[in-house]
Amino acid sequence: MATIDSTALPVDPSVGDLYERYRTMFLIRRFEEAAERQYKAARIGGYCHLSSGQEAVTVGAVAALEADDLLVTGYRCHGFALARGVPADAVMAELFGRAHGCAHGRGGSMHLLDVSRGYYGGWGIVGGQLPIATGMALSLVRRGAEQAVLCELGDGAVNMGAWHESLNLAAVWGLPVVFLVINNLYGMGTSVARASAETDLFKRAGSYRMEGERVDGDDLEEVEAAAGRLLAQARKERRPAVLEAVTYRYRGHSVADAGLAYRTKEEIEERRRKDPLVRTRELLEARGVPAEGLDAIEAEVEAEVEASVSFAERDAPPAVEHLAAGMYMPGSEEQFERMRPGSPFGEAELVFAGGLGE
Ligand SMILES: Cc1ncc(C[n+]2csc(CCOP(=O)(O)OP(=O)(O)O)c2C)c(N)n1
Ligand SMILES: [Mg+2]
Repeated sequence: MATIDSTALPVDPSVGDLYERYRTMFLIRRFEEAAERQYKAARIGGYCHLSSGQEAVTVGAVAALEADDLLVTGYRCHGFALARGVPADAVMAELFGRAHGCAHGRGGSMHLLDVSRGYYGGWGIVGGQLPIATGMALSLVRRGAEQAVLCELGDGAVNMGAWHESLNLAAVWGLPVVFLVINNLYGMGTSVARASAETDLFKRAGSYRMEGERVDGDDLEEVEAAAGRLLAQARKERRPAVLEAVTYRYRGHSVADAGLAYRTKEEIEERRRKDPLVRTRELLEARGVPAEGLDAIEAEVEAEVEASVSFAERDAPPAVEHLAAGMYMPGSEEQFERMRPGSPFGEAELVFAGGLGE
């Protein structure tokens, strides 16, 4: 596989960070396009939620994290894993359910994970990540660590009980957590306006006497600046916050949804005109980065994505005996024996007594 040495590209060092961010945004877009093709070819099982259109908020927010901060997200998480530095090979292998996937092939698209990079998942239950992130922030306080947790959620999670409970505890206990609400205007097919009485979602923070802020989620630099400021306050002053980033997902809710039943083609086209990738590329060009340099980095990324698909295809599935590894406490075997029909403990008779046969 040919790759291009990006270090040889003529890049002004003052735009180096932006250049790196753009590379990651482009990687996410191309990676997810490849994932969709593989899903449609039935090489990826389960669900597959793409984030095309949301790359600026994903990359901007992750760029604001320190190396030892912790990240927790919902299920639309391919971009978050890639932005946090999980190699494309490991993410694609996870989608394929292979042994060298970042969750050892046991998680799949919604449950990406890389604890070595402070990425604690990838959670499939809407709002399920909120108490987990809040508890992680409490553990940081207990250990006296100057670190913060960034917890991503969608607009569809802000009416869950777990949201209110988590925000309340974060405020009462002064926990170092920033709740990043990605408002992409829809939760599956339900618009924010139909689901939320207060559609300015950042204002919910006020109910908990917490700072709340809204940014243009398609403006990479605006997201990074706001996330950086709120995360620094969380780390140093233990002030939790809500950051709402307004953006748009171009594709359907999942690969199985065409995404047209609840919104018009015109709306999608209108939003695509503000594509964060185009905006960021234009920003780089305006700051003197030559178009050829950007074309070269795009070619390099495309090769990386292609290589990740080959890697996932070649990788083996996890061994069957390892499928439940990490899910249960050591010593749980006895409990499994008890759950099996015909078990040595005789519970099968208890479970089925008075059941089907009578
Ligand atoms: C507790 C729970 N209820 C329902 C679902 C089904 N479900 C999956 S995604 C989703 C919508 C979430 O929308 P949002 O939070 O806006 O995230 P987005 O899909 O826009 O990223 C729903 C209802 C679920 N996974 N968990
Ligand atoms: Mg949404």
